[in-house]
Amino acid sequence: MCGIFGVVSSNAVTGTLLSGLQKLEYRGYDSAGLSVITNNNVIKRIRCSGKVSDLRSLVKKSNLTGRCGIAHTRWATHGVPSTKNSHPHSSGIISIVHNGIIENYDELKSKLKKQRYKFLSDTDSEVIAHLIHSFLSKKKTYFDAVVAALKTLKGSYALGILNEKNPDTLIAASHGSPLLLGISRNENFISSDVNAVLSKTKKYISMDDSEIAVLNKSEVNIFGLNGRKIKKPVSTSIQKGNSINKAGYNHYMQKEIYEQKNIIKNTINDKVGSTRILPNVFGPQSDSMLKSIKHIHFVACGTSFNAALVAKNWIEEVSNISCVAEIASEFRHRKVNVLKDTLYVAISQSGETADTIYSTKKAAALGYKKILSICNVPESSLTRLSDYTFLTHAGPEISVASTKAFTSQLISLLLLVCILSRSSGKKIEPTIVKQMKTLPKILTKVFSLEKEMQQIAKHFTNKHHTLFLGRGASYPIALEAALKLKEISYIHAEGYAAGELKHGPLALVDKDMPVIGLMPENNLVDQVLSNLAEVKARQGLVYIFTNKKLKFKRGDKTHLVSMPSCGHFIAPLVYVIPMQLLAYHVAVKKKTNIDQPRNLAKSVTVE
Ligand code: F1P
Repeated sequence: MCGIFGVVSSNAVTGTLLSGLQKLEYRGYDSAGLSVITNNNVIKRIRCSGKVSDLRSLVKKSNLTGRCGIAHTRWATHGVPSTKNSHPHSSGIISIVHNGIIENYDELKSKLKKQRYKFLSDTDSEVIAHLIHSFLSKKKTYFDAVVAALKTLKGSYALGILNEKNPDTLIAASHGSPLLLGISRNENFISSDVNAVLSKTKKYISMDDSEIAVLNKSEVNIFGLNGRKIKKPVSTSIQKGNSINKAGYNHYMQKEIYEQKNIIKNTINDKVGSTRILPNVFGPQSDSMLKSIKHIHFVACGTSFNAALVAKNWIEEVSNISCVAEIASEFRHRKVNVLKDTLYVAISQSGETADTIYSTKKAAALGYKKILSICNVPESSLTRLSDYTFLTHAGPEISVASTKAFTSQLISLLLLVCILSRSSGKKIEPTIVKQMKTLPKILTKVFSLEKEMQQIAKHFTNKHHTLFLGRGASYPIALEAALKLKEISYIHAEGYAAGELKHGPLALVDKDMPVIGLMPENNLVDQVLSNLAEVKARQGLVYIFTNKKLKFKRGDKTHLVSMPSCGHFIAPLVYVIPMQLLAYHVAVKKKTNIDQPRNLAKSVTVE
């Protein structure tokens, strides 16, 4: 899940490469590098472990200049983050950048070693450079050598390739990893996503599997691996490509937490009438399509999966539709039985998560009634695979730990819930709509809890473990709370269905274990309270978040956070916000890299 950027131009490209790469840093940030064909027609390469800013400093000192180049920001799969493992990788006159995983690299490496190729890195990617070089030395043309190499590879790749002997040409290839071509006048680009080219051009072509593109400054040609030219449509991006900043906040995560109120408000204003959701908000004729649905299969990863779990609770409560939520990395590899009239719903912030994309491709061949995606990024791979797309309009999410994407998914799913409730005859839609409309006011009250979260955060900085408990739709919120805390503060945290506590995790509880109970006032409050009593009986430290009026005796060792009253259906949106704030303030106190936590990346484009 690395970022690839490349450009061939009539102007000097080094600055363009660095600014394009900077926009792709969310895809990986443990090392960075670039190769440029200089005006003397030699490839010069600069690489480092660290961020694009580190690479920028090195490039500044080098006076590197040229009109064709490739660049890469890495999230390590094979080999630790280090200069030698950073891309581009070279083999004589060839230099390449790669995103994806080469599954047969070991076998290829042994063969290439026998041909006396020397491997200088621990990556799977280096074989690609040597492979192209070896086909070139067998007197193949440059294009044919690349095609022969691609045919030898097993796995996934998005590639940018330079050849000193063809100094005005950039070759790109894609299979199972996203790559697009930015089309402009007197310069053309390759990029892992459209955002990185928007300051230069809005015109782009998405590459599909087993395609190879040959770019020079004035022309872009695409071919299949059989060498046949492919005509592809040029799209015009609707995205603005504004420069994104922290708007005075200390971190993107903090800014994105605070953006949630307006995003939710805008979705409600745009899509909700006085008592009903507006017609066909999920796309043309979507209301009648949704009317015929009997089952739903949600597929997603990470935070988006937690949103699916909340939706499953909601949908089964208000309709007769049966619902399954499944992790995409499981779905993609198992035999799936699809019942008649099942809607497949993929949820993804980025629309580029490899497991979700692969699952959706698989779903297209499985006989689902339709494919609906709930996605934050227009023109992403996921939206291209879907019959219906609902864009969450949360704006670019920069922080790796997802916050506004989650609540914007939840509010979108609540719209879906309302529409699906219609066929049950329960007439619950006006109640849900009424509750939705109270959200902006309630969220203002929730944000006023930030000081209290800052105080509570102090209790967590020296803790090694935390448990979050919830029941019903609060169980996925407990999972999401635990995910936030572990992602950015590196404290081991687990979310549990409160009833599962005594089936194992209670063994972990002692005086050093904080246990957080999420208890919006509903029919499950008493059960969660009993579970928390079991924790207290074992000296655990209990924190209760509830809007129910509870009283505790002095010295009861229970920290009560009074939540604003809220309707049952909107509770997950309300209760997740103090969890985000808590995780954020624990991380601030622990001085971690909040927006780019260690070992993670924003977009997980490898399996
Ligand atoms: C799924 C996800 C995110 C998480 C991180 C890694 O991404 O697990 O929820 O915050 O960014 O990827 P997506 O499919 O929702 O883009």
